[in-house]
Amino acid sequence: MATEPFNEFLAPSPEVRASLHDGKPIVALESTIIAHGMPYPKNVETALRVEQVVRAHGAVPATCAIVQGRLKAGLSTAEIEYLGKSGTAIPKASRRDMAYLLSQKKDGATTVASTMIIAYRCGISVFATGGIGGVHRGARQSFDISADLQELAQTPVAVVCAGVKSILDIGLTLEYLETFGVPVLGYQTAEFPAFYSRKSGFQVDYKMDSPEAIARLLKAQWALGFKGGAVVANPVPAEHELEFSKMEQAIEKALAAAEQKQVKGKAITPFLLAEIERLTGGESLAANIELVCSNAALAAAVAGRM
Ligand code: PSU
Ligand code: MN
Repeated sequence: MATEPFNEFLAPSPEVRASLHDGKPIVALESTIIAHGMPYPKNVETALRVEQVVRAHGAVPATCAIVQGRLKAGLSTAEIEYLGKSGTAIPKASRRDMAYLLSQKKDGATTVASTMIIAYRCGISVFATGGIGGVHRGARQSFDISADLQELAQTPVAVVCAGVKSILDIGLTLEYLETFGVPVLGYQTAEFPAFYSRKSGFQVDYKMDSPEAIARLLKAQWALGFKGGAVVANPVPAEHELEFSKMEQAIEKALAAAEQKQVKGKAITPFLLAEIERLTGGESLAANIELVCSNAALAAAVAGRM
């Protein structure tokens, strides 16, 4: 895959740099999920466990973040601990925030969009996370559509996720991805998963049965010269699935609370995640952790076949 030259801002860790040089499989991981997506200390424990899962499946983890104005791919345990402990004091950084943070030498927790950018600049083509951003419910009025979707349209990185939460409008999110030519693949499923639940009522574009088949599709996509990425949707393991209707109730309540408190913009996703976790008494957090680990394992298997 074509990569852009390293520049003053790009700082892969020594291990990631050596792995790139040696052509070893690497999996990018995001940091908004650490600083804004889960409470301390579960966030740090999870981030470290996810890295172990990637290693156990034969790839090198590259957790990404902006640290003192540098684009990091591969963090030390101390850096992960710092991000997790600081939590929301670290700004959530999507594409539009990057130049500011770099120019000010500040820190940022990277979203799916900005992690894809760092991964691509380093030459990493597979990325694992929990859920991607999407078209928010009520987007007809609010215009709230995550920059993650535009990034998937223009940056050649495959994102392994458990689908999208129904805090978003799943149907509109899939329509948007179709318009921008982003393939949505289901790992061993024809149905697009809804994060906590294996089913959403929506279909994926293609059911893929093996990591090999996914890797072959990605290579074909990029051989075509397409600049975009792909969504690899991996349903939450059945034993950790939460009941759709129960989650739907929590989500409705969380959305009502957001409306009442007039939470908007980049604050809305972290607000809804925290509300849902509170409303489900931590049950959603346990599912969230397990699905991220499962995605990390699949991403490592795909990266090993690229
Ligand atoms: N969805 C989740 N968990 C998350 C996020 C999304 O289920 O932690 C995070 C990801 O970092 C994602 C970001 O890229 O939120 C999207 O935020 P926004 O909708 O503001 O673009
Ligand atoms: Mn938004």
